[in-house]
Amino acid sequence: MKFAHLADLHIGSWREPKMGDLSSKAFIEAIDLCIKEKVDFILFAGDLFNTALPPIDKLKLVTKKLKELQDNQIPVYAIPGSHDFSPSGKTMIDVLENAGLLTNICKGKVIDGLLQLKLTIDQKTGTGITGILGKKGMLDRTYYENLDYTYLQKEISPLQYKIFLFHTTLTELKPKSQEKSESQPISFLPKGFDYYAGGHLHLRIEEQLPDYNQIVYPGPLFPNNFSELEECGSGGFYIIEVNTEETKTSKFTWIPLQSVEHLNIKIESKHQTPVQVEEQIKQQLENHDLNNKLITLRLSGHLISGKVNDINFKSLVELSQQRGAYHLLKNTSGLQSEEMEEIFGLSASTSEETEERIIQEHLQQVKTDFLDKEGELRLIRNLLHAASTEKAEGETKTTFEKRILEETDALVGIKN
Ligand SMILES: [Mn+2]
Repeated sequence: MKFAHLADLHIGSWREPKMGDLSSKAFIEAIDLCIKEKVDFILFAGDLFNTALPPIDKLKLVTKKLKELQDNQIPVYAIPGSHDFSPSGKTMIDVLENAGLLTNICKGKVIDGLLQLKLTIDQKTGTGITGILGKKGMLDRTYYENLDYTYLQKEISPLQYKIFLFHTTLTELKPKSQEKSESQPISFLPKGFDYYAGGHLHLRIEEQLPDYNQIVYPGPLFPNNFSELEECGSGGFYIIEVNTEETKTSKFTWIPLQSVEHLNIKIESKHQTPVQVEEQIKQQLENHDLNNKLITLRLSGHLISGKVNDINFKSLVELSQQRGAYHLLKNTSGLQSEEMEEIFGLSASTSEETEERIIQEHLQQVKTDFLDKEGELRLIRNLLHAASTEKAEGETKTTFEKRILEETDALVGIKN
């Protein structure tokens, strides 16, 4: 038996069309490879789309590729991830399932307050598949807390091979860099499955544990932001070959999707002027072969005078284009200008860190009976997420306004 495990595809991420193209290209390549390799089925462990309402051209691409899989008799088993849901709980995964293009395997019913998960059986291989979807702000935690573990053990015991899909960060596998992010212990996962197909943690991890056999995160199919691009250069997915005769030994192959070559440039300004920093970047661009490369340029340190925007980025982009680069992305969040520091007292941080710091500073200033600190934090994060929604293609101002209001109401718990 052979199957593919993809996660965190985030189709529709990246504002720059050139970056969006790379992400789409990685998806096309992955599906084509699965067809060529004749896998028995494919797993999507959450975050197929970057937003609940993906752009129409991206939706068109995904449905086209899913149809190709269907024509090749390769079923797709998926769970929605934290990015696939609108704040009021709507997801495109349901649309694709209704069209018969994939199966959402997170199904079950609540009996006496406990969640009994339903197994989906892959017809060709007899593999039993189930899992739990991912939700923003760890709202999926309640599913695990109320999971009927005994029922599930009984259901899976007669099966030869069983897979559990999840979309959450596991505390024990969390890297140091994400120490502060929310997570849950491995012990939340039901025991006895052969393969735990993870998503959400944008890192590649393979872990073998006594009660849990194989826990695997493939990482994103294509890097989803500047830092991921800088660290990994490319994303990828797994193809797993299982020898189902007795031993159940498996072979793991990680397939990198290198859609474009990547060049990392890091420049630290030690009290230089914007002109000096610009000159240094120019030199780097001139010294490297840029042909068809994607360049990530990260600036850090201090500027002795002027502002970050005094660096003429437009001319640097033009230079990289002249030298044949595919695209240049810059990140200046670590570059401080001494003028700005005096005014705002800001220290080097990403916009997410600044946002988080401001939220933490202002928490619990208004005391209510119905919101504790945890609840308030969750509500603020969810509201910020809801407010960052963009008008969808073809949506009128009125329907957009109505949607935002409805979703905000759903979060705050107001009805009409
Ligand atoms: Mn993700």
